[in-house]
Amino acid sequence: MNIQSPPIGPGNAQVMNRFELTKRLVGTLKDEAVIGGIGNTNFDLWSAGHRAENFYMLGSMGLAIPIALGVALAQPKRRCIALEGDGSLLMQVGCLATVAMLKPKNLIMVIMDNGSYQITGSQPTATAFGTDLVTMARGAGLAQSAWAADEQMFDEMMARALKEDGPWFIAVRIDDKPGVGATERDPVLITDRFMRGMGAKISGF
Ligand SMILES: Cc1ncc(C[n+]2csc(CCOP(=O)(O)OP(=O)(O)O)c2C)c(N)n1
Repeated sequence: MNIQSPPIGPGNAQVMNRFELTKRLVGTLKDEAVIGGIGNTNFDLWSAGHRAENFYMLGSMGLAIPIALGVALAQPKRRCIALEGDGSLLMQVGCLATVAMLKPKNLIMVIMDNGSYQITGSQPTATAFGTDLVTMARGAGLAQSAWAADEQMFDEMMARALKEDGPWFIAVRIDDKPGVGATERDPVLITDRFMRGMGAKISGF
């Protein structure tokens, strides 16, 4: 990924579709942990095909990156991917500085920026008024931060992030299509399955 030239920003990145991108990503995965943030990112993650290594955040905004960071630190040999919405990241933006400080090589952050709090009625977020999340991530100290210009570039960036040392911050502009399907809303089950998927729980209880 050439993150300097040509300069891709929120103004010239192609508007893509979250479910399409999520499907493309999930199709390339092996044992990577994926944390879907509250709302449409986790709905589309679920709909792209449930995996034992997926965790679906329910209830609180902004926790996909903090949870993925914890998993990345606990299991340094496993790649951990956070899928987060722009509104949720803006609510918990300090996590970028924490990631930059701790520098987990195995963490990949993917931000689905639709410029809105879509799931609660599409109220606009600050990105609809010019806030550039990649610039914010770089300012936090995350040098390997970039916008994906299109689907092909997204695939290339993900392939590189899955091989080379991170942390990586990849932002995509997405359309206003709603999430496909809905995650099972059972936090105990979600946590239990994920812990087993991580090999962190093996008993029957
Ligand atoms: C702390 C907190 N504040 C507000 C909400 C209500 N809420 C749930 S999802 C959401 C919008 C999420 O926006 P974004 O992360 O951009 O994802 P999108 O809906 O666009 O997929 C809001 C406001 C919440 N669950 N938690």
